Amino acid sequence: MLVLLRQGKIAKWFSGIGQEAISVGTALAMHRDEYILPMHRNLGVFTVRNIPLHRLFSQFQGKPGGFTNSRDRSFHFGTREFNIVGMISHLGPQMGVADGIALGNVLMNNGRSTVVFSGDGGSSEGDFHESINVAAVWDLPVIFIVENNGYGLSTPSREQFRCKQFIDKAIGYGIEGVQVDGNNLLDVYHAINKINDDIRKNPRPVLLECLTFRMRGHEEASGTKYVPQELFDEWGRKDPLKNFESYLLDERVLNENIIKITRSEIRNEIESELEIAFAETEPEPNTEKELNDLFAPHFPAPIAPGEKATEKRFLDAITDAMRESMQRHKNLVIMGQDVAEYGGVFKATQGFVEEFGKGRVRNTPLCESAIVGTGLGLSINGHKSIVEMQFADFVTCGFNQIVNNLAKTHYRWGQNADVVVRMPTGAGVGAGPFHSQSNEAWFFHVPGLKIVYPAFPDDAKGLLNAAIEDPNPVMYFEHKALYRSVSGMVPDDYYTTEIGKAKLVKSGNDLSIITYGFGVHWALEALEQYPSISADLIDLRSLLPWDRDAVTASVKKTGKVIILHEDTLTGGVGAEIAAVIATECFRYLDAPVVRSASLDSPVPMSSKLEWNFLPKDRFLAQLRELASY
Ligand SMILES: Cc1ncc(C[n+]2csc(CCOP(=O)(O)OP(=O)(O)O)c2C)c(N)n1
Repeated sequence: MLVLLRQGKIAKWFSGIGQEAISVGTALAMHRDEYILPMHRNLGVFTVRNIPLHRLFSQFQGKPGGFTNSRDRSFHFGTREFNIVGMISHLGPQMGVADGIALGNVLMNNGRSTVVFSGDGGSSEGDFHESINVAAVWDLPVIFIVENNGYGLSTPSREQFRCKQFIDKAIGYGIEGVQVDGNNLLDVYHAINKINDDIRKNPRPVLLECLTFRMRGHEEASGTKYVPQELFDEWGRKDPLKNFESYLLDERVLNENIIKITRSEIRNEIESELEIAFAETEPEPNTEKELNDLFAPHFPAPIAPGEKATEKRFLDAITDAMRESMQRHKNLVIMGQDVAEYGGVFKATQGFVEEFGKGRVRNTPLCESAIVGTGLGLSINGHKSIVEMQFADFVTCGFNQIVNNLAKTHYRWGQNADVVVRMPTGAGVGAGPFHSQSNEAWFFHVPGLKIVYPAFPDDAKGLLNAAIEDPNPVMYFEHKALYRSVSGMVPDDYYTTEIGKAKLVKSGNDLSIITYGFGVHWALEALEQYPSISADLIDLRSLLPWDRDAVTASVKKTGKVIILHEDTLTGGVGAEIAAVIATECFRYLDAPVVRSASLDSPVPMSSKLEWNFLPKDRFLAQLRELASY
């Protein structure tokens, strides 16, 4: 790899020289059908799993024969075929994914172990803490390997953490910690074997600290000036390959001739596999494919509602959907804070533990990042999941996993993320800046996510069912203020409502009101107050994708449009809709496009301030002004 780098044949390389025994010993000890989640230095994991070298070379060169359709680099890929899930650049999120794979194994009771790697630097991330803690509390059979090689990028251990050794951290999590000489292949191999023999039968996590040293720079371009020479000398004497070779020579397993033959065989294999990768052509861009590959293909015929319906509150419709989906999809798991016996803070999952058991209805520790990662891991291991954010505001703590892992994984290496994130959202309940935010716009900008946002109980049920059916990540926004204040007829039996389709709530000719969520109810109230205004009222219901056809058709008909949303104005969903209207309906417009949204400030608590923040009253004036324009 170093030669290829010098020749400019690969762009970047994170060398594992000095640390080979850890990757190789670990991969050899794992069963072939058990998942390994490696990091950037773990080439040995990939070679031990016998991935054809030409595919690795193609991957490193960004050629289509790699694992990511030329979309991602180096070890940033996974492959279910080889039971490997590669990292995203952010390092720590790997560990939550490992939890999810392990949870899948526990639920299937298949006696499999999972192993995930972290560097000593990566251990400072919150994901490290969250994921080990979850695995501890849930008794997940995961080996968390810390490759303690003395440095982060250039930062030495003393500036990274204060504890003497990593196995001390295991004590804090109430789990076993094992320390091995990471430069001794057999020590690593036997340690993993021993742990696995046990945790496959008695599931629980173990932290395995492998003491080692990085003999090259962080990546080849970054050099090693900051590392004292004595350390290289000391660890050079402990080189895992040289020492293992001498050991095998002493034991007469090898002799010079076998070494020569083996080296020449490997060299030949590398040369011929390289030829295959070199012969491959560069990728040809195909815009349609680029956009299509964001999502796993899913073109369901909506399941129509039955005749029988019952009057239900918004919240009860959500509960209905989850209950029926849990009955329908035996591989569906619900995770969230206090969702089990307590039934969730809004009681959406009341009685679920009794009906579906603790295995599938899981209280989580306070750790949004690890749990969203767990959702992805479950998906990799054949499960569906609903992750409940206790309040949509707390999604910030799981943001990275959503926007970088859930959203990008299918595009990167074809793995779908079958996860619904439930988002109890919105203001109007006097809950202040951290329990009232509308944050759909943060996700609206992220390719690879779907967003739904119902306003009525029947849509709440149909869209949640559709979101759960969908094998792709869906952010499901549910407005807290609507939970108990809005009721409607909800079909009793299971049905789905198509994602991406708006609903014409009222039809009229003077102007179009485009809105969603709480806004739909404000608009209905306004139209009741001003019966002389004849308006199309469009409830978007889905924000990603949003129904451009319905919106543009309405605007072309009425010639005037006001976009209303509870979220703050600047950079909100309304800005995008306004831009599309300006482009596609310019010739039909009889008035400027109007946006009505909350003030660009945090959500204040006091009722008077809150209603001043929200656009409801301003909307009335804007509506009248537009009508008379
Ligand atoms: C969240 C995040 N912050 C910073 C970086 C940049 N970065 C990449 S690797 C690295 C050091 C990692 O050190 P360690 O975990 O000890 O692994 P090692 O490289 O030593 O194997 C840093 C700072 C990153 N990739 N992700």
